[in-house]
Amino acid sequence: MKKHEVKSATSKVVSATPDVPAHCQVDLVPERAINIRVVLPLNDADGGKGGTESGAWNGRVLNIGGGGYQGIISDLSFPLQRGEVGSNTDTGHNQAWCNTTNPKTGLTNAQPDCGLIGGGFVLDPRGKLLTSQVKDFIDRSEHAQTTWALKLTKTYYGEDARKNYWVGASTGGRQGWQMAQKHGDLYDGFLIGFPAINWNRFPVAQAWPAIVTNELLGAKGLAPAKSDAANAAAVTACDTQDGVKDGVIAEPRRCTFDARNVKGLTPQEAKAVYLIWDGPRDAHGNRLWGGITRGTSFSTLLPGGNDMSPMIDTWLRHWLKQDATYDWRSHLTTNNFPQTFEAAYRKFAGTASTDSTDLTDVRHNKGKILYYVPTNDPLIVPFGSYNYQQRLFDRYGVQNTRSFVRTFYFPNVGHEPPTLTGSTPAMSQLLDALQTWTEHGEAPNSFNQNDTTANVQRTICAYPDTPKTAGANADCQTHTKVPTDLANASRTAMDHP
Ligand SMILES: [Ca+2]
Repeated sequence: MKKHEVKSATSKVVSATPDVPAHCQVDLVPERAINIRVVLPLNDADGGKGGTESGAWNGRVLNIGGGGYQGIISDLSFPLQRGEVGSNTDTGHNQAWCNTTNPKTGLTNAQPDCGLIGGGFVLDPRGKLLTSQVKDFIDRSEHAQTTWALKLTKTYYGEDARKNYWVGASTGGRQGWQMAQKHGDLYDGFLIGFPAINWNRFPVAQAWPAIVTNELLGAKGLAPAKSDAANAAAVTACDTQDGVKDGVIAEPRRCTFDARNVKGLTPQEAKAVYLIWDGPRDAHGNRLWGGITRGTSFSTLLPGGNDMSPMIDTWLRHWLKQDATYDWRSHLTTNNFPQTFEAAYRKFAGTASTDSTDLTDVRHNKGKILYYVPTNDPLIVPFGSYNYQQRLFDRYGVQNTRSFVRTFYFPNVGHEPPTLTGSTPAMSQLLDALQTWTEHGEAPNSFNQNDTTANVQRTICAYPDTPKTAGANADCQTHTKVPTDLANASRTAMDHP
């Protein structure tokens, strides 16, 4: 294949709607089954005007991340509303590709459980792991998305992008860290939220609540009313640890409330809640991963009180065990969990883990990373971010890390993208802050959090700084070290430098 040859490409001008300005849309498949969309504000020749650069364009590219197992093209209104080029990829597969018969085998390309919440695209019908699909999902599709966005930008406007950004949360956040770790020279800035990084440890760790409950409480499980009561009791017990009585635990790592103190729980139920909050440990009692934070509903990782999240079940079956019919209930126990966890760790270490702290290329390129993490995420527990943040500090030191990575932990927020009405600053506000930092050197020190659930305002300082007073617009107290208890609560026995 010649260097710029692609499998297919189409382009068209899309008319304006009340929400989205007119733009040029390019859809292409550069290789294999990687679908990419690039949208470009109209150039001079197509009648665009009003941008600071060429036509309606402001000179920036926003590469937008996906969600779950993706397999679709995400909405790209957001960059267009800002006058920015946008791009997205389906990460190398979609339902149609999974269902297509492969002429070489006479079988479908992959398992039918393939889509936003189905990880079957990495497994062929004979149980063979499709390593090319793993590579496309983890790294190659996002790299291709970005390089094509930059190439098409230059072609369409006749000039290079002034700045190139990655924006994503959840899987999109994982993609952002992957790009920072492996292709940091391509980008000027990253806006990364609650990422699905640690892809060889976090998905298997999220099976823990269901395994514990199945073993201790059987098919009946743990009634949601009981886990809700336990979480409410924990919030009551730990609320004022952070100095503000607002029904919110601002630092969940400091809450060690014991489930045995919850009224109405049987001893077995209390033990199950204890283990779910604590997270999995190895046979020697060393931490393997963190649990669901106290005050966070179990309903995502323990649906109905006795099941496993389908997004985690599909990972166990298709990614780890390579057996579409694998039944976790009849195999996984708290005793054999450490072996399963270590097998997952080894299987995808390096190739799919997205947990390297080597950000040399980002630093060389003077790139900036704005990182936001909700501490009540019920799907991607915040432990993975605590752990990665701590490992960055261990590698670069607190002050050096903060010169290019700033992290903001938002309490009382779950697995939700920032919106205008939610309890984190709006996406546009976060991105404006990143662009100000990247383009003018003014680093964000804090954000005001309008917690619409608890009906309170907080100042969220760049970690590990803390607000000097309660409420919005507080000054931040600078800290050059992470408190020892928080650092220790963020590490595992299996961390590597
Ligand atoms: Ca509080």
